[in-house]
Amino acid sequence: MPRASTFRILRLAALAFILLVIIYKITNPSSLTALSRAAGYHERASSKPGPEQQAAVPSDDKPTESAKEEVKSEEKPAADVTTTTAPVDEGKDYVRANATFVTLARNVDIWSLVKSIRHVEDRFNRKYHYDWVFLNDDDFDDNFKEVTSSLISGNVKFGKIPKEHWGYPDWIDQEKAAEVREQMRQKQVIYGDSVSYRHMCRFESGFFFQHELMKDYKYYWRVEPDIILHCDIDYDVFKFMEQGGYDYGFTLSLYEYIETIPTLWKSVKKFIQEHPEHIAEDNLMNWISDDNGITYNKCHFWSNFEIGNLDFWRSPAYSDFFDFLDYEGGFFYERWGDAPVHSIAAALFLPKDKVHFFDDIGYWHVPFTNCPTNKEDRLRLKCSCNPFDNFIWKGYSCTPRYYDVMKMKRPSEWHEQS
Ligand SMILES: Nc1nc2c(ncn2[C@@H]2O[C@H](COP(=O)(O)OP(=O)(O)OP(=O)(O)O)[C@@H](O)[C@H]2O)c(=O)[nH]1
Ligand SMILES: [Mg+2]
Repeated sequence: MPRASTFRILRLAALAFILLVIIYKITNPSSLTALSRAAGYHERASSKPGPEQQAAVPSDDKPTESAKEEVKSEEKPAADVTTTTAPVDEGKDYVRANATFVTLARNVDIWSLVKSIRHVEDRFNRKYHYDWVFLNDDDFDDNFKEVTSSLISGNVKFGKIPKEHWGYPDWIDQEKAAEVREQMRQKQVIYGDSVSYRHMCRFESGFFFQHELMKDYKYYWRVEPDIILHCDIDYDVFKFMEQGGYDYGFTLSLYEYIETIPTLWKSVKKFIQEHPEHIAEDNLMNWISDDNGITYNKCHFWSNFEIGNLDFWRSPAYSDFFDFLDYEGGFFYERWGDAPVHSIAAALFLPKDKVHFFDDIGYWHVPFTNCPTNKEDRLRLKCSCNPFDNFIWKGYSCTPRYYDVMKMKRPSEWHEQS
């Protein structure tokens, strides 16, 4: 008897449990969706055939109708634009600047890039939700789109670079270009033998601001893979650019490797003679030249970080300049970088008060660091950098010279970091 009653109690308990599960599932449909999504995702990931498996599938082995349906609904490619309506933390009436982040990248850069995105979001963009444009000379894959979209708090857009912006112009002698690459390889010039690096430098010099996805924006912040933001940014840098009337902002500056630009300054001087109308009064010539323009001192802003006004790159002065340099051929016959090209343009075509040094943006791109010089700022901005790594006051930095030319007062602790 006691055995039979125990059995009945157990059966009742089991029935009650099943009933509870059914009620829970009916009242929580999302749990079902989430479960099935997770299951579907897992299935997709594990059912993707590797090269050997692919070869083993006969070519006429077509999927069944229901299998096709499933693929369609589950494997929707990530959209080219991911939109969000998330509010700005500054308040619902806050008006953002017309601005975007922009990153040139390959699919393989994804895991280096996520770190940069996390830094930018955590230190700045989680408060403002600015858009982010990704550009590539190839198609972005779904993984790249999904992962970046999941991390960014603003709208995300993915664009392919048109062929004419990533390739040889027809006036370039490709045999001559190949010979130069071989010579640079022998001399071990960094990226000296790379074709893609040259297309990248030419694209960043002359075309990123012309891309369809960039056309409606006025300000941009360039972000590269594997960068670090060391400090909080507690104000809207794009609004700062707008309200201060700045066209170009930088964090690090240094001397260029002359092997990559042996004749660049000769071309710049030719351009200045042909287009004196583009040279701004009260410019930064004294920052890039020690002898009033006779020679280039190789100082440049490090362009892996830039916050700038896209209209400057779209101006007649810069268009004429880029076209002139492009025709000279140095992007391929030497290895002209976008950093000296942008910097020389900003230094010559802008009045110097339109350039801004972001001393408060703690930044690292291998191998240099901008760490706010004064302790008070580092504490206020919750910086994680070691002040002794601060490159700004070191011998190879051009920023002390910038302070001098701008007649700016150096922060009190600069000499401890020189
Ligand atoms: N789509 C695409 N992006 C590229 C290519 N080469 C470089 N990039 C991107 O262009 C930017 C500059 O390239 P980097 O390789 O970082 O050049 P770098 O900063 O001079 O060199 P590192 O010290 O290696 O960072 C980065 O955002 C890269 O992701 C390419 O062939 N295709
Ligand atoms: Mg880089």
